[in-house]
Amino acid sequence: MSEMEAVTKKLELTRHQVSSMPPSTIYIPDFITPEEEEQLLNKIRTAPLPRWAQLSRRRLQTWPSSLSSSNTLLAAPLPAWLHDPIIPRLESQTGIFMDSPHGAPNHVLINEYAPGQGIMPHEDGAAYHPVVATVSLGAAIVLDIYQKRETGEREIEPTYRILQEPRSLLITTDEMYTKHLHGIQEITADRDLGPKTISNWDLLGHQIAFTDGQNERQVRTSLTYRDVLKVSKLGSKMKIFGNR
Ligand SMILES: O=C(O)CCC(=O)C(=O)O
Repeated sequence: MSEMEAVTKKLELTRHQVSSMPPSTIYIPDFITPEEEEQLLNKIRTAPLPRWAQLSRRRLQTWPSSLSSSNTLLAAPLPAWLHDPIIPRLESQTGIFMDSPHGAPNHVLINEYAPGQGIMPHEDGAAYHPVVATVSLGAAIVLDIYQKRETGEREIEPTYRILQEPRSLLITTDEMYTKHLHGIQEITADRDLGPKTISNWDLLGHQIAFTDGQNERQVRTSLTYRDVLKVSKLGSKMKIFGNR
């Protein structure tokens, strides 16, 4: 990509910046089409059962594999259905992985939340380059963002609330990645939704769906794309074992 193209892309992206948040949060509604959403959900549903890890409050698939205890990913390509259309579109529309060590995401977590399920506030940690691209499928959900105090503890109440519509893309980078925690409440409906409480309200693609201020939860699936910093090739792994 030429320097000019990179500057143009950055400018285009500012349209999708969540203005009430630090300039490191981007929200793009309708990033994928309903047909693409259905194809992805179909692939996820038909994945072999052992692919799912049943956690206490959600289900999880990890592609291409889980990281080792030293946060290392064994080099392997993502399956084609997780690559296309999302990765080329991330590249052409956002360029956000342009400066990451591998120039593209190499790891995807698939989280599935039934109504009443969620994920405790947490940080994504040092295993990844500090960029996360989340594509939402199936239904809307509110992601809560908590500021981290100097002491490392999080604020009790979320500082920001982001409403993620199905088919949307949320990108968090920099300060949002390093100085905040994120989580999803274990509730059956997101309430009190509106311009004053939802940070990306003006950027929503289908605001009208939430004008009563509520989102009754349905099964929502997320794909989180990241670039794992440490990648080991099988060959070098065998060498390590061979040297033992
Ligand atoms: O489902 C989501 O949007 C959040 C997932 C998440 O927090 C994570 O994968 O670390």
